[in-house]
Amino acid sequence: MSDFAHVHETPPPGAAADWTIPQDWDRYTPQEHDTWVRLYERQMKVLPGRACDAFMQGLDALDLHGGGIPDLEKLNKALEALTGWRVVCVPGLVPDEVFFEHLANRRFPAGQFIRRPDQLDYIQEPDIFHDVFGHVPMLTDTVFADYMAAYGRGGLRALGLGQLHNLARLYWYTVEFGLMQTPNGVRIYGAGIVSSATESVFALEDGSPNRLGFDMLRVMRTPYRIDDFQQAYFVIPGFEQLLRETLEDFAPAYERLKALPDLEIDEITGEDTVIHRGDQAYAKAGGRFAV
Ligand code: HBI
Ligand code: FE
Repeated sequence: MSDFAHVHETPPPGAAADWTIPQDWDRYTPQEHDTWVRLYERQMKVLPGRACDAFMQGLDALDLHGGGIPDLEKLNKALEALTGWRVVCVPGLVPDEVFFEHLANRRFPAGQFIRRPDQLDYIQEPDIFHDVFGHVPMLTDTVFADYMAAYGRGGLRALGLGQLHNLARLYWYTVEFGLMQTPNGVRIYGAGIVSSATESVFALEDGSPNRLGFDMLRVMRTPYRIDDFQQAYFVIPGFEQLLRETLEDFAPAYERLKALPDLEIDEITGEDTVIHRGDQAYAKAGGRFAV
């Protein structure tokens, strides 16, 4: 999320050279734990039947239920045993190369703080609820876990090539806002969706956004919204294809992209597989969550 202005340039006081900080789990207040519980309970009303099986199973495998902000030391024991991933705490957004370096080494950087009670519906900077509830269950899936590490390595290469704007769209439209086709219908796996009560419904059921079959080059040409519901969602057939394509070096794709213009955010091309042609009514009415 390099689009945000307030990323520090060097680790703030108290942070290590790799920007990590202690979780200090004992220091969360009862009110902060209560915020987690309220967010958790709200999501559990909307996610069954909407989130993919891997996400729901990940919640179980990590015991991410009940009692408040998770103690990452305990969570990491279970997660490491499953896929070799660990969660580390960071103060907020970290520079791109720091973020990718962690991912490439199977460390997921999570915001240490939790949003204030008046920010239950939306915060711009990722907090521990978005990062741990939203992202970490998917890291229990062996294929998805490999995909995230491959993305981290790809991020480091993209930075060197000056192509991060293209690669960031892949992260956005998969890891954050991805949908998946399953035998039971389209399901959510993106962390930005599963951590939002309103977008969990909007992404799957609203008539407004386009839902299109995933295509790597197409996604890399598609701009996105950082502060509102998406105007397009991309539907993958499964994680294997995503991993396979991301294990490839994207350098040839970046070369092709230099000759291809970006698409409009709500554009549908003749080559798209259209799962739902959105009427964009929400975006046309001005957006900002007034569904
Ligand atoms: N830092 N803490 C944090 N979380 C992110 O998701 C994040 C970041 N820094 C950079 C970053 N994301 C971006 O590089 C991309 O996701 C492309
Ligand atoms: Fe995120």
